[in-house]
Amino acid sequence: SDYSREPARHPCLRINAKAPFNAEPPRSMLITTYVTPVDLFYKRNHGPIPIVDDIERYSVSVRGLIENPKMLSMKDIWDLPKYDVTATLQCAGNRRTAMSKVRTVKGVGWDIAAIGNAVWGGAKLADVLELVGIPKFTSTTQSGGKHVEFVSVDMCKEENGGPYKASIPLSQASNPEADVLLAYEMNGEPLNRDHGYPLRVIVPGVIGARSVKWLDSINIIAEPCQGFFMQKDYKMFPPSVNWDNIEWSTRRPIMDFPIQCAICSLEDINVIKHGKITVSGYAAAGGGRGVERVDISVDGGKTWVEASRYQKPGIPYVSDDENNDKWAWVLFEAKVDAPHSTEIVAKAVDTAANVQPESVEEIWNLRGVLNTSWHKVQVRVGH
Ligand code: MTE
Ligand code: MO
Repeated sequence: SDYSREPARHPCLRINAKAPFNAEPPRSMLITTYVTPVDLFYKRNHGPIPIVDDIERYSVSVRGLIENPKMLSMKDIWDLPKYDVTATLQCAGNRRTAMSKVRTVKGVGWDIAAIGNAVWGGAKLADVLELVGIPKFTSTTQSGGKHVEFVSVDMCKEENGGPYKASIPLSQASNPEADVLLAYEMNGEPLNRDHGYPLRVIVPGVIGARSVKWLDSINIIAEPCQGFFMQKDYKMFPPSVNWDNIEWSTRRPIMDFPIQCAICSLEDINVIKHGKITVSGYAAAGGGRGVERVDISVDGGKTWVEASRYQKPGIPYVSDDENNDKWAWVLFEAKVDAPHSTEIVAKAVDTAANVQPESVEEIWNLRGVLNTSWHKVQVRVGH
């Protein structure tokens, strides 16, 4: 593989793996803005960053179980109505390092910043599918297509040197309300190479692994994509499954991410002064659900106070407000008293009343995915 033509990156990023390049911003920088700057947005790759330099000749082919396969140029995509969707992308491996401290897991280690919130600009996939004769709200095409597969141009060793790929159900892809995008902009700028130039998929509310970068083709297929990252990775197993007894086919590919939150204003171990400290961070509910509550404890989880929440600075967030960015994270803040050295804990609740699990042990899995356990930081009170 050729890693000699990687793009330049922000010096503040913490590099978790160099080749393929995997990096996240420091905790404290993650929540300084509601919309994450492109430079600081986590980068998660499975191969070298491809170079697409001839935008005139670039095209996406749409084919498979449809009547009218087509090649779409960038112009065809630019000509469709443009939508700006504020959506949080989170890697299923976010917070993996903490899970690996219980027992070893396989995969790149991440602290709590394999997540970011961006304004993605692009065409709705539902509109693109209409160009090839698939009406809105279709779950099966006449020739039996039920899933939409996205294939990239990057080369991954997990795919034996083939491209990264993933799929989502056609019912979601053709539903304009699901806001699935073929995005060519991130925060108002053309996508950069790290994030999928010239075109990537954004599947809001779903683990980052399904938002395929550097899109090359779209296939309408009968069964979910059989690629490595759908079938041999990014699946959830119980703590009893190990590398000797694993049966991949018994589990479904992870799609929606579950309610998550983390404290970004404190590191392990911070020495703080007596008195009030500010506990702030992010909370993200998958599947388009809202964040109902964020609870903070300064005594390891015995007693709790509620944090204030916001998306737009200065405007309190109310979970059922129709003006919320429904696919985006919510930032939280609580001023608490930490009179002695202690463990500060955060847990969130979504609008379906799902609560984060208390301990990482109970959700441990060999791939180290979906660590959504209560986020805890140790603080020591000093002078
Ligand atoms: N798309 C391609 N083509 N190749 C990849 O390695 N990684 C996926 C997804 N799309 C990946 C990809 C994973 S696991 C995640 S979490 C997100 O992209 C990360 O997107 P980002 O690097 O823009 O943050
Ligand atoms: Mo990921």
